[in-house]
Amino acid sequence: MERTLILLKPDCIERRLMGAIVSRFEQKGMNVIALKMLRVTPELSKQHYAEHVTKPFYPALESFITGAPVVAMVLEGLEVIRVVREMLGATSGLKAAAGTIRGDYSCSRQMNLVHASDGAEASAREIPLYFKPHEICEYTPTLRPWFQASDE
Ligand code: FUP
Repeated sequence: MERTLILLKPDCIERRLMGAIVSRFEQKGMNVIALKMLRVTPELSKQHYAEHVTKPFYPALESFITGAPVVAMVLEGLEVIRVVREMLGATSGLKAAAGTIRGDYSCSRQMNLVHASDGAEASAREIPLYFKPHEICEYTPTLRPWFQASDE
């Protein structure tokens, strides 16, 4: 089992798309094991986007991500990091394939609705930025045998 950090970004909250997007992860069979609404501070933004802080687009990105609340989630599942990234599609909503979340709902590079960790290292770094260990509610879903065979 893997875990990944998801952020429903300010555009997602403002556009009333939280439910639609959480539904896609639930319908896929992923486990939501942590969820909270918060306001990203400039300090948290700099930690989250550490690799982008020196880039020309960073100031606009920080003002976007701090401009309205976000919803942070931890999803758990088999190969969940890769599978969620494929469900999101390319970074720009204009380039993301139809059928992906960004391809279906976004027409922007900055306002692309959802963040997801891009690998195991990122997920291990990002989850503790948003959740303390006791805020993660691991459980075995009753329906699990109907989502995957026992040897998968
Ligand atoms: P992704 O991994 O798809 O979330 O995208 P990146 O890590 O490449 O970029 C992080 C965030 O910066 C993206 F959500 C969009 C934003 N961004 C811009 O706003 N402008 C750019 O030129 C590039 C990225």
